[in-house]
Amino acid sequence: MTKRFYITTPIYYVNAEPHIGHAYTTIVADVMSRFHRLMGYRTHFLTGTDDHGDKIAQAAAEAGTDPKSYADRISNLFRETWPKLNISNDDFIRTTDPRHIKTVQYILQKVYDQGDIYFSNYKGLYCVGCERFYTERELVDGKCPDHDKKPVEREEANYFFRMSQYQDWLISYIRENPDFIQPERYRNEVLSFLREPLEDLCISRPIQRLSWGIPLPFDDRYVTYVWFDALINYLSALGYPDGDLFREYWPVSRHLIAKDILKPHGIYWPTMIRALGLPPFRHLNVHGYWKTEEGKMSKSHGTVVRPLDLLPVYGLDAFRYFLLREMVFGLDAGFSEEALVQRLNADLANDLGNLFSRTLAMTAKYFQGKVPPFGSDPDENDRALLAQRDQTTVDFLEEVPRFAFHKALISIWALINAANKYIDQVGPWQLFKDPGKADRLRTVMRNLLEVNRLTAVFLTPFLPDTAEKMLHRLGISKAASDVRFEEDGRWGTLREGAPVDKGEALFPRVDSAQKQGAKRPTVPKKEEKTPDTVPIDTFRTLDLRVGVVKEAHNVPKSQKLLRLIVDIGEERQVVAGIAQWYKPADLVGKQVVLVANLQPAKLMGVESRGMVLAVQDGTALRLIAPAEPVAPGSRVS
Ligand code: ME8
Repeated sequence: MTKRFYITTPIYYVNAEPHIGHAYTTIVADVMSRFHRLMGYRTHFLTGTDDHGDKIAQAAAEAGTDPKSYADRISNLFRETWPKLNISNDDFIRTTDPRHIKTVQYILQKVYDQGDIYFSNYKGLYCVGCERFYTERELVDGKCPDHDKKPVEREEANYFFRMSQYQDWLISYIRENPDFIQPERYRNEVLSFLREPLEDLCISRPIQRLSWGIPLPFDDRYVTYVWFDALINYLSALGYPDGDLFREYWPVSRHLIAKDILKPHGIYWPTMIRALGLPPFRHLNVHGYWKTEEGKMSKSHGTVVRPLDLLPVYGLDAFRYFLLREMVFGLDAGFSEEALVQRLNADLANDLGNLFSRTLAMTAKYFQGKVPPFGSDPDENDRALLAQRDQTTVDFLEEVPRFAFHKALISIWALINAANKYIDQVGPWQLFKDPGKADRLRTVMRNLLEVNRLTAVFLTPFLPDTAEKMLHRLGISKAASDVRFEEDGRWGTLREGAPVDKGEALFPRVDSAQKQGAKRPTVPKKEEKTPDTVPIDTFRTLDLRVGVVKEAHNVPKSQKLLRLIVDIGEERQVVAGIAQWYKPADLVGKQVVLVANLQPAKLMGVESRGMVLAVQDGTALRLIAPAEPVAPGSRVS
């Protein structure tokens, strides 16, 4: 039996351009699809746009156009964005597609005929932003929690779906199927909504008030209300009620959303599916929110981060890596370009980029750029490296299916760092000098080449471009999407004698000098041996500034440390190990040189954001300062 995988993203409203929140969900769905393809699954990956509703009609009116032209334009923006982010979706559905309209009308008629849709008067509190009625209980200080606005009173005759009669079934289903809604906090949230009696769901709008929707097949004075229309896309894209895709993929369906639309997906949708007599979707995976430094992204405050603005500066894979490494799936995360630069320079350019270029440069030098055979039997260093390879393989296979991408990446980086350490410990350049060690050198270099190849295989779901580039340069001409773990995840599959290509650096560094340091600590870095030379760009990643010491204090319980407040155009607290050589009072007013973009660290519980430079003179230590006083904040270059 072929293994199958079906994943969907929300269909995004066409009232706003794609931003990093949309990009994140879609990239996560892409990683999961690519991972399952790598594992030999037949996969189907669906995304699309939600074209109907009040909000879109309003946005179109504000833009001076009709809803359809407006929806076409923004929907196309989404459609055109995804290939630029390397999204491998199999289908793109719009709620204005005839195939969708057909399925929605079929379902409405079926549910109506069986008596689960009825007509009634309804009076309630309505939020225009959410396009739904709210109960008093759901409001926070009388306001919609999402839009911070008071809902308006509205009364109208409408059609309702008998959602309430499925409440007990839904509670037991969620209780009996712990992996139905994940992570657990969102499962609990849905169960807690369900502790209160569920009301029936209003599913229509009178056509005079909203004509931009799908007409009810049994009453053309009404159109469907947003959720009854939108949620059905997950079935209409499979060709429900007929179709091979439906039969093949519905039993393994998985929806991916953020926490904002938990209730429609965790409550409305399973009850709708139940009314249709279908088995529920298999899993709902819910992630948190990306926030910018200003808080929630908002168009009106100009705090929306658009992925296409970032790509030319940082490159696609740095962007994908950052999103996947930084967010713990299920929790909120902060987005800042400083943190992105930090990850790019440290993890990609430094750790991964160095390993790859060192390995290829040594292969070029010692083996004329050809993959050597394995030589002597493994020794202790080899075994440590292979143990990390095994651990990373286990982590990769366990963590990705759980959406714990950050953990999978941390483990891949543990392998990269183990290989960098292996180079430093084994010193292939010394083996090269000794003809008696040629056999050992073959093993060492082959191990390194295999680690690089396996790293590329692990990276195929996350960073498909980089993975493919790495494979090509290791002499394997395979597209990332053709890599299969069963075959390519095995050790030792490089072809002996295959030519490797030294090429350029995988990730050019981005100068963070203007960004005033990173805000977030990252994974602990491997110990670096000082290389013989560094490119000028490496030096430029350091943001060295002249500052004036404003305050200096002893750090309690420490003989060595002083806490300094240094003016570098802004005030910085740094902790320096100079107490043996300087008294606090001697330092105030002195000029010093500060590494301003060093990762923040805590020393004896005191935060240090930077490092002052000093020179060792015998047993004494002397601070470094410019020969003539300069303005605080001046850059050292
Ligand atoms: O709700 N952080 O569409 P929508 C993370 N049309 N993800 C975010 C985000 C953020 N700050 N902002 C948005 C709709 N998202 C309906 C869905 S589905 C049948 C109908 C992502 O355009 C996240 O996936 O408001 C969230 O669930 C979705 O965009 C909401 O998209």
